[in-house]
Amino acid sequence: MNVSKLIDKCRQIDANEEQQHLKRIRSNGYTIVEEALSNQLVNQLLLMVRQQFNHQKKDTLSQVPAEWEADWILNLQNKDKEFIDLLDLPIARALMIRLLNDPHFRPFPATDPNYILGQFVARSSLEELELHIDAGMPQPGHDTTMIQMSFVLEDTNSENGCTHVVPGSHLLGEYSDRSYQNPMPVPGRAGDLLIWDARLWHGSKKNNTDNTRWCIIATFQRWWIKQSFDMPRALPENIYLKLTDKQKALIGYCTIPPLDEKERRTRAIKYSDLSETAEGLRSKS
Ligand SMILES: O=C(O)CCC(=O)C(=O)O
Repeated sequence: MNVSKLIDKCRQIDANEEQQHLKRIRSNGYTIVEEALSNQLVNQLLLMVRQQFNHQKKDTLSQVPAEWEADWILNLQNKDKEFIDLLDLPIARALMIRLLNDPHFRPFPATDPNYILGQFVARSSLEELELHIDAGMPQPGHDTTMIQMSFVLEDTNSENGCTHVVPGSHLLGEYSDRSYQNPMPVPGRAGDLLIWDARLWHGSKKNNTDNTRWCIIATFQRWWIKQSFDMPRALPENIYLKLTDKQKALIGYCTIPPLDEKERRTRAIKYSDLSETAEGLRSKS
């Protein structure tokens, strides 16, 4: 069964639970949505990640630098459209709209997502990943610009180096103190969704087992922030042709800076003005 069908069978959260997660993210900087993914979906994603990772081993250009000290697959959106479908998970979409939508973004209704995907990877820890922030710049305040979501595919715990956080640090307005001694472990079960504000000091400890601990990490961000890779230009045509308008907007096709004022006067593009093909967009640049 494909990912979209499996998503339909995952549990939904009610307004009360949604509020609790929003409150936790805003005050502690993170939350865990337990059992957000069904076992069937987790198994399917794990299979896709493992297949992709084995395939990548033959492609030296796709591999990450040795100093990244973990197993990685970068740019999942280019590997299989089903990875993009995962991001339609209703829990993910509802929370991201509340945390990252710009209420004044005009080209489409405010009820549609207008945040974009900044980075989309699969990761399995090997060595320690030092405490860091991914938001680019520390900044205190109620509103955030970037959220990260880890779809946990294998149980994580102190033994295999689960994610560690410093609760509340997203509000300090400071870069992480890498000598901080007591970050809090956040163990997760396969199927959980761990969500954190990208201003939060976070990292992971060394994996002391011989096993993988794969998770898929999606970074969502406000529509005007530069993505980690040029996602709109890199997406394979066969994937572009299958995307819905909302998925195209998520990849960044509705927020491309114009070449100059003669081409367009705004970065915002309506669904109706989207290019029929990805190649159509690339041939303009
Ligand atoms: O895999 C983890 O537990 C944390 C990953 C992380 O910190 C990151 O990708 O920014």
